[in-house]
Amino acid sequence: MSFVGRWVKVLATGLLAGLVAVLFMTVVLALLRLFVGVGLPAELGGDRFLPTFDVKEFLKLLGQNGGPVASKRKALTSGFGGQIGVGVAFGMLYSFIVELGRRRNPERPRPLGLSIAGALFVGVTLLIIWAVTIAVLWPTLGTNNRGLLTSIAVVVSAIGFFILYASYGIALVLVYRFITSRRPLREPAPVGEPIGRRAFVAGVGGLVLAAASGGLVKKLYDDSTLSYDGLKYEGVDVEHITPNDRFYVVTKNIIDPNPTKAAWRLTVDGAVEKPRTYDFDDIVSLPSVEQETTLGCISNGIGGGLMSNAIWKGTPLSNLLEDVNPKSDVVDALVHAVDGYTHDVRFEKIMAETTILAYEMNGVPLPQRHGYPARILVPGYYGEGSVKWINRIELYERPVEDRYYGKQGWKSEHFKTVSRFDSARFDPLQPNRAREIKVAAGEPVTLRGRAFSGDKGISKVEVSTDDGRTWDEAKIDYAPSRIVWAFWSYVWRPEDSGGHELVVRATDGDGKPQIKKSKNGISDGATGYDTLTADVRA
Ligand SMILES: Nc1nc2c(c(=O)[nH]1)N[C@H]1C(S)=C(S)[C@@H](COP(=O)(O)O)O[C@H]1N2
Ligand SMILES: [Mo]
Repeated sequence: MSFVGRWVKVLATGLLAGLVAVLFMTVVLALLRLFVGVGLPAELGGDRFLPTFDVKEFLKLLGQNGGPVASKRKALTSGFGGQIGVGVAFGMLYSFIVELGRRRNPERPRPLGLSIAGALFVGVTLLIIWAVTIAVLWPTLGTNNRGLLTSIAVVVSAIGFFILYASYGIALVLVYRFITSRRPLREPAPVGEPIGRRAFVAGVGGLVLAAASGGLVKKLYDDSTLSYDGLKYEGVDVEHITPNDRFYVVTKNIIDPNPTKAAWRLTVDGAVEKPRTYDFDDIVSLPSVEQETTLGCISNGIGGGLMSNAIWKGTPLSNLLEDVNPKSDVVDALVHAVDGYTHDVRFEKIMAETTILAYEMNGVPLPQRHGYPARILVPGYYGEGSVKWINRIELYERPVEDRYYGKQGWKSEHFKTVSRFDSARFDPLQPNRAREIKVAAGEPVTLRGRAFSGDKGISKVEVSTDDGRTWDEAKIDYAPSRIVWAFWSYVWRPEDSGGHELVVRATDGDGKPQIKKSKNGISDGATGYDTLTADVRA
């Protein structure tokens, strides 16, 4: 066989062994993610680096990648794809090193029939990669999707990555040896030429592993947030209480955590006299309340649908905080979650009567995507403060700034009053997102919509049918409390045919009007009036 032909055969063997090994590693990775809750490198890498971006750069990055959902898909796909590419290339490098050694000294007996240089290369390189992984991802290693305590999760993640890389290295070395030697493993025989039939067997093994890893990776995609992140609540049939499966969703995660009730704990510590860790039974044994509460996202645009309302069951957070004896100078709290998310809540707000730790939503246990087994609700804050999958409340005697989104520069302000038209969406003949309605002159038409102020209630909603020149008061049909949205309606009898610009604005329960200045400022909450065009026919 020619010189070139022989090297092609060697590198092809390395490619095959590398592929089989990396498919095996992918199976291990998926199992660690699904059953042990260890974060995927793509997930932890995102959590490690995305918060360090300035909010403008972050949004630009998401935009360049087709928005948040497409970016998450890309991260997942390039994570798995990149891993396979590197695994295959590394296998070829391994075969090159083994073959060089064999050429220099073909007859040297080798323990277990393995190339010392090759095994050293694999072992040392993977150890270095492991150490770099741990060092780089260190701040995120406490994340565990099954809800393990942070201190345990760090160790589990470190061991998980060790097992992951070891599974690749051991598989690579053994598969390569299997293809290149007929001798039993215990014989210190030299590595030989690749054997065709054995390569075929390894290939079949590779196919089986490809099917297994493909199935598991598909399960991860199916479990991922790609199908529901950014879900809005709007349509022809908006109700006072949002059904759980239509409640808007915003999550930073590629795959949301799924903590088990058994493993889940909530620790209250920091500037307290008696830190305490609660399990789920402790929480449900505390006095409970049922509270209707509306949430709205800070990134909701003018007239947007990232807003929903539910009846939550839980316990006021003050019940837990009174237990731990907070120090007298406590002013702030950093709330942590299983997914590594953090958000700060003023201590005063934590102690407010309506700030609750919720574990039921509309009569059923909290759905996974809404924070199972428990989340907080912080009326008056944007949704980002209502931390899902909560696992720790850390009290501070100074203001804390190091929240997940805060590092990007997202503001943590009071919810800014919003109002919107749902009319177009109440008409089954109009497409959901239509910004124009067709009406007949002289015939009354009922315009409808929602308004929300966080925790101040809605005292007044006004509608203009002439682009803001004159305003008329709408009827408030539903406004059960200050922390729930209001539904309004307004009967309009258009006189003149042609285009009319309809505008809506609200006033909160303290008499403070909605901000007029139109600004789709995503990082500090949009302001400005929602509009709707009416095409009036004679
Ligand atoms: N742990 C955790 N909590 C979180 C988030 C998150 O990504 N992780 N997203 C926040 C944001 S930005 C919003 S708007 C609300 C959305 O809650 P929902 O998905 O239940 O509607 O959850 C908040 N709580
Ligand atoms: Mo949000």
